[in-house]
Amino acid sequence: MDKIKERFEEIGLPKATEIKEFLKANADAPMGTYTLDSVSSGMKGMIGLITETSLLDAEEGIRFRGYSIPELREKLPRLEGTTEPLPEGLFYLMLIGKIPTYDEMYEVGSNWTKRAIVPKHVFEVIDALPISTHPMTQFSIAIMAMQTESEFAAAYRNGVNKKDYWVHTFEDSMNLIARLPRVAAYIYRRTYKNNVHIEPNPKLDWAANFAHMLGYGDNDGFKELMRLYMVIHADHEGGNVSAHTTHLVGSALSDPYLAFSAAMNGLAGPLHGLANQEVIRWVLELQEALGGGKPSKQQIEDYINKTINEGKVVPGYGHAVLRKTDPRFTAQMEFAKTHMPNDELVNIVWDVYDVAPNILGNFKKIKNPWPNVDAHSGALLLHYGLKEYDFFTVLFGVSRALGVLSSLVWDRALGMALERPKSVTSDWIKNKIAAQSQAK
Ligand code: CMX
Repeated sequence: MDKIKERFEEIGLPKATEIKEFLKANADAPMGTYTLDSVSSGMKGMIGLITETSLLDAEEGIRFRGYSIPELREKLPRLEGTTEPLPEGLFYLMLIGKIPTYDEMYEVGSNWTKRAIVPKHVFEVIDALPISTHPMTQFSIAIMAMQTESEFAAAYRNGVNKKDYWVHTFEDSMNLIARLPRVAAYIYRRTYKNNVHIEPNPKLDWAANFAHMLGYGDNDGFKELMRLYMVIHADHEGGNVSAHTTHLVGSALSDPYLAFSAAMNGLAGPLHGLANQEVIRWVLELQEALGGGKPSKQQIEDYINKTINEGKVVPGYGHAVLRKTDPRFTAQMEFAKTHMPNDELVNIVWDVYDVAPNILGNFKKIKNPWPNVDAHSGALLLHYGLKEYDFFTVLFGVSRALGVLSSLVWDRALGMALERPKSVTSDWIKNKIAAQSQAK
């Protein structure tokens, strides 16, 4: 058995038993009240999920197993001579619940390297799509094509015992994570680089190898960016669309390929992960409208107002939970200050940050006028020459696999129930409210 699986068996399974017993013993504990607004506003703020890997605080931002992003950047192991921690270490932390040693982190990486071979038919399926197919659609279809490999689906068909569901979910999740960079890079090179592909380099860490396959093998700055990018986009507790979709689809015992592909279709929405491409599109359109160059803060203000007056959202701003600047935005800003402080596009992103919160804050309905993760990421990628912004959400998707698939292993270890909330009609609600006021 591989070491990380052994660690999960040693540490994760007893913890899962403890959690299950705790949940059972406290089944009657009230978890807050909710109103009709909670129901009609997309269940915002309603506690409806248990997700072990991370927890989001509206003011402070995300914590992965209790660690904030600045703490992770300090405590997770990194390679000698580099500055950013490796996503391999974050995955270990999310799955096992402990910060790994260097060797434990390294073990995750070599485990993924062994699993990284993508079946040939997956490339053929991608190649069968029109070249104009959005990269997120290609990505989702490629993940579905890989479902032929699902060990969970095969085990279920062979009558696996419930208590072993986690084993096969673990196998599928590890295989998927190991293969996603190759699939994503293939989509990138096929779509934008004349179908000229770059073979993986098994000596590199997961994020650096991804950078290498995209065409950035000689660029240490881009490799550092990929390590940071893959860490900060990995997880954002369980209720966001991609994490919740993975959990929901997985709750039907659909295998990890089916669940993760569905999640990617959610990530591809402009209110979720696609916002990272929309931010760059929005800035480039602003520049184009002004005939190029760096817009003044007044021009940015006018453009924000124009965007809102046209009934559109300002991409990269606002959040369903956060009520302050996203620490994932701040981490990217720090990275930019070190690596590219004079980049024009990065400076425009910072100018938008100077003016947007004031303007958005004046609209009473907008609950959070501050930037989210997507407000900054595109400018960093463009700095290194990755300008094909339709591809940006695929990068987000590769990273998101780390969080949602480690959570799916936990779902299986915890024996999580089929998700099936109650829905009602508006007539049912009217009758209930009428009956309540009559009773008063
Ligand atoms: N620009 C303009 N209007 C905005 C806005 C923004 N950035 N953020 C919120 N609003 C509007 C909403 O569209 C909504 O308007 P209506 O009542 O007319 O529908 C109103 O303000 C209330 O929204 P909210 O309660 O503040 O925010 P929600 O929880 O409904 O939505 C989010 C959150 C992120 C979808 C929203 O802020 C938004 O659309 N932002 C821009 C898109 C974006 O950056 N998405 C990425 C989020 C991070 C991620 O998942 O990757």
